Amino acid sequence: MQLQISMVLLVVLVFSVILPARCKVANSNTNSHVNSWRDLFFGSKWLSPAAPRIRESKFLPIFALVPIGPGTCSAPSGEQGNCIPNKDCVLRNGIPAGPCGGGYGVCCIFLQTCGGIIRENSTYFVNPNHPDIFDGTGSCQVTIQKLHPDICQLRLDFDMFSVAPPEAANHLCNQDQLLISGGSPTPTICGSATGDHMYVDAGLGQSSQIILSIITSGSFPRLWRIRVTQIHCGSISRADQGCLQYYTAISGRVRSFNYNTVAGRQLSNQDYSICIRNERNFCGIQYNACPDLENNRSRAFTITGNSNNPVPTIVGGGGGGGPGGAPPTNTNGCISDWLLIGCIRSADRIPPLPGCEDRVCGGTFSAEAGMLAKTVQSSVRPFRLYFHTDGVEAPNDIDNRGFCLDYVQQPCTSGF
Ligand SMILES: *[C@@H]1O[C@H](CO)[C@@H](O)[C@H](O)[C@H]1NC(C)=O
Ligand SMILES: *[C@@H]1O[C@H](CO)[C@@H](O)[C@H](O)[C@H]1NC(C)=O
Ligand SMILES: [Ca+2]
Repeated sequence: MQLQISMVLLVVLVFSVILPARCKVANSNTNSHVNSWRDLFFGSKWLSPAAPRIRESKFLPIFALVPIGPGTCSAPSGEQGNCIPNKDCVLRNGIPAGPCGGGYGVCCIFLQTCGGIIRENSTYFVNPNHPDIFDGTGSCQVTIQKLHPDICQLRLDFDMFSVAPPEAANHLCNQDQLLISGGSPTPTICGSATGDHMYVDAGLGQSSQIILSIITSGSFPRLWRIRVTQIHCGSISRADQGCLQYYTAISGRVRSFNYNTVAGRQLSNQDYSICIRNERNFCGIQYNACPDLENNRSRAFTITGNSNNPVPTIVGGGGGGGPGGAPPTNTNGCISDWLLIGCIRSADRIPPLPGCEDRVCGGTFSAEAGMLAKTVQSSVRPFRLYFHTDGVEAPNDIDNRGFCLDYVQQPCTSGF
């Protein structure tokens, strides 16, 4: 241990004394990164005090030739790693997973599980026994420390996330749940979220920490592998303020957590927004319910009602409270669970209907009440969807799966 520490000190000292005068290494990263890169490109040869200047210069072209970006690489097992020298990987408790950068480094994977502290960019929070299942109970948490005070957001990519589903009556995450504390509020999720993502606001200052906890009870074959990426305040990959999910393509797919047309249960107590970056020269957006290949009658949009029966589109907040703050008397509106998209209209109406709607729920996706699923369009910018569910399903709302929508941004020329 002592020896390791003095080795590190020696290396740092040598790097900081000798190198700054000689070579310019991209200094956008932290000091430890810079050291790693110097080490990576210059190996141990330059350490020799006798090495003549001319010899060192021989290594400079290598730097120019090896096209490694900011140091990300893919491991054969699919994880993303950081391309760094092998010995740095070991020192930083990473797992070397094959060569990268033309053989100058290893693709170093960082994994943490229960009780771990995340101090490296692109670290995976995995279940105990990963990649095998975990059938234990308790609370498994990792603490995320910012790499730099200038980190504003974290992106969580659920490469794999499968924990016990919500209970059947009210779709509450009573058995298992993922909780995120220390950042902006996030919905509690359970069930499956493989392929989904979340952005968490990391707050100001170096000291703020974010804790991811997965709380489990009862038996279930759980699996999770969540990649945690740290995003600089000035990064172009930073999501807009307040967006739990952020999409940056002209077309794509948005869906609720635990969505699955066969057995997914729409999660209760959700309240968040999904943002779609308005791409240049696009002025509007269209949404369609995703294809549902598993059911005879599509369940791609089943938010309220008993989705074992045909349920129409319901639009508007409607149903407001009775006199004197009494509970709503008219339930024919989206008052418990809904998706909100600013001023939506059906795309098939030419000319478009003068009125538009915001909230939509029921069991058929359209901007008009009825049993016919339709393409829906909006030109309200920024493009955002707000999803809200309360804490109750039974007895009126049964087997709702949530929503899955395909979106396509519309060019400014096509009437938007
Ligand atoms: C973390 O890695 C991602 C790429 O995986 C990169 O875009 C981002 O800038 C990195 N963050 C920091 C703080 O280095
Ligand atoms: C599918 O729906 C059609 C029309 O409602 C019905 O006639 C048919 O029996 C259904 N098939 C199955 C497998 O449920
Ligand atoms: Ca509900």
